[in-house]
Amino acid sequence: MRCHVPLTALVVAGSITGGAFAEIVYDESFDGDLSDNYLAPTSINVSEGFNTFVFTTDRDGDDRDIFTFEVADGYQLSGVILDLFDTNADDPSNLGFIGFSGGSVLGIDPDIPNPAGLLGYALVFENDSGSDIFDVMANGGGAQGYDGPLGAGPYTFWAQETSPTSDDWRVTLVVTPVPGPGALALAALAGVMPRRRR
Ligand SMILES: [Ca+2]
Ligand SMILES: [Ca+2]
Ligand SMILES: [Ca+2]
Repeated sequence: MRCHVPLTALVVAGSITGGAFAEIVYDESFDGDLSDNYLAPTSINVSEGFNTFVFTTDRDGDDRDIFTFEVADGYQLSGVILDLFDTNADDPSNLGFIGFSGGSVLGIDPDIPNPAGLLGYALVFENDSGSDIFDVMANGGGAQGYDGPLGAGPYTFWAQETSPTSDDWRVTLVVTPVPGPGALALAALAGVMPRRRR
């Protein structure tokens, strides 16, 4: 039986996300394997809203997936949603690795992993599917870390499996406009204005 999604439902979904539709910007099943080379990541365009990457990592093939993108001036990277991590194994406690650095190449050699070269990273379970791991990644032990959204510039992501499993990933990068000075001033004002007593 065919399943029809009413157009109105799609429109409503779009309006909930502020008019920015989720877009699949890369799908390995159509676009080919993402780069294994940390010095030559696959370069992908992202834009305001939800930018979804669909890919598979495979220990048997030693498939690591590395891609780079540029956050444009006036925008920031404000979320990394793990839509799906499916390890295709009987053991749901199997972990996958995902991390990223600043720059248009990965900040470390995956063969000599040192978290100090990464802004952040996370080890994820299947149960993490559906959650935003941006803040979790910021607290990856030994990584540079960050506090809040990351500004304009290039970033490079790296996902990998270290067990003999083949994993399906669906990761959405959230790119939002940097709040204008007016909004920031209002927020500051709201924070410092003394309460009026009667
Ligand atoms: Ca792959
Ligand atoms: Ca690859
Ligand atoms: Ca693993």
